[in-house]
Amino acid sequence: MYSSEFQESLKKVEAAREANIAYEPARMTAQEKEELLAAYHPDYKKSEFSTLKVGPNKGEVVPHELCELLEANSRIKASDVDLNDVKYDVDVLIIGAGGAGTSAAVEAHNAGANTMIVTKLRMGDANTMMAEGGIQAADKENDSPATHFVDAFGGGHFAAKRELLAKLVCDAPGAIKWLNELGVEFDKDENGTMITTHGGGTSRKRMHAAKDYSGAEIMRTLRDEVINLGIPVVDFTSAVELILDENGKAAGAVLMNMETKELMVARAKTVVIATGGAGRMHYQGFPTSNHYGATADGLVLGYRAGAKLLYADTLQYHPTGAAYPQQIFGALVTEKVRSLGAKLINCDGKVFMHPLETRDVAAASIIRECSDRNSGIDTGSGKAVWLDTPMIEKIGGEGTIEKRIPAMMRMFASYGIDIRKEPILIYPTLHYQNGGLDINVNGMTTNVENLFVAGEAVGGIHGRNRLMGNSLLDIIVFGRNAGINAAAASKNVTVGKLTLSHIEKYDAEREAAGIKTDAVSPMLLPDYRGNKSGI
Ligand code: MEZ
Repeated sequence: MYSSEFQESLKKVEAAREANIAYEPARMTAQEKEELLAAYHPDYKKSEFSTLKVGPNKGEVVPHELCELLEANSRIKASDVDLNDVKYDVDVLIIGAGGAGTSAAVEAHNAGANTMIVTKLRMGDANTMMAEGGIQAADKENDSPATHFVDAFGGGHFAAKRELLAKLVCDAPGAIKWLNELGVEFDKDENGTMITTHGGGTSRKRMHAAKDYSGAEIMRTLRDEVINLGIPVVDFTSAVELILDENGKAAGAVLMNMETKELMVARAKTVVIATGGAGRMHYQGFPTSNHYGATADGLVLGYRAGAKLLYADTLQYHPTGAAYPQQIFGALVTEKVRSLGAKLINCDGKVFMHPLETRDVAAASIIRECSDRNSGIDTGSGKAVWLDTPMIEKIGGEGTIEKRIPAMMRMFASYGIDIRKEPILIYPTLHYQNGGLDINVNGMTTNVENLFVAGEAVGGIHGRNRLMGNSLLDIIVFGRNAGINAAAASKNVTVGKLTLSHIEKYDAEREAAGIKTDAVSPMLLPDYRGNKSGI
């Protein structure tokens, strides 16, 4: 139920609803998109980026906040740790227990490797759990991995590493089969055929979903599998530095008990970074749809140990974050809402864009509406536009919302808004890190041997923008891939003498570059009381 200040605009939305349902807005041309992005997308705001002074990507730009963490002090000194006192000794050490980490663990374990997961919170406390709309795979007759590739390559501005994207789309049907067999309850019709829908930028309906809690359903299944297989999970314990061996190869990590701050040594033949995203960095002051632990830790750990980043200057602002009420500011409003028929409407009741443009274009278009065009709605904490959810019931029939997006319905209902009858207010929210550590097709970093990466901490799979549903897909495809390859590699590894000398080397580089800072990293958890280095 909206208060009086929204009523004038709401009446316009309601009056125009039938006409807006019938209206088919044109897609933007490539040039219109380019101009729009350059003027309104946060990635294009040069003043929000700093040039890295040290490390493998020296000279490249990244967001200010990430630069500060990448150039910060280590949380430890080499002398704080006795590397001979090995607490855990495994074949494959997996850092992170979201969808990518658990998929990697299942495959590494099944390949016969002695595998351990370490996580700073609990298994499943991750962005995977919060993913809503679905997972893409070209497994229908009118579709193909090649078509999936073309959609994703174009959507990512032709910047994806081709071999990674090819693996993503070719392994997608197998990923859905794997999840289905593990027990994920995908939406199916009465014949047992999976129901698929469109997402922004897709030319075929290939989004598989479990209502609007697809990620939670996938995470539930993977977590059960890890428990069933008896894979050890060390929780409430973070990795604060990677350990290399005397030959410069990844050989474990220094772990820190999050409560007691005790440091421990985990030695491993191979290491998989699966630490997830960075939404809690709140780049450019944006709210986020991300999990509390999304603080770019893996990028910091890998970078300090010498691994290269790719596209760390590009982020995804999900077009539809909740903008009202304040209690859910920034929470994800799944793209599925638009794929079911809801359109974006400005304060005058006008449809201002095609609802299924790619995310970067959609976000920029909403920002333009709320800034230069002055067609946003004042929410009390900023501007927003309407997402006309009652259209879904009119198009799909009564009951569609409850059947297809029940979690969304409940989230807004708990604040007195019935999305079957009233539209909702949205604005872009920081959702995904397009960039990350640079890997080859086996999942290993391109320049640190035996260091693998999977999930949102990887850069280059999607290019400079990601399509909906390709992230749940990449955590499965590249999580499994990293697990299989890390297990295989571990069979031929003899770990040399452990060392933390890369910390001193990095410090020397920082000093030579004149960097003076009190900041420490990885952040681990955000501190909303103002400490930029986290808790
Ligand atoms: O891939 C995503 O980010 C996704 C499915 C999000 C959503 O809108 O539901």
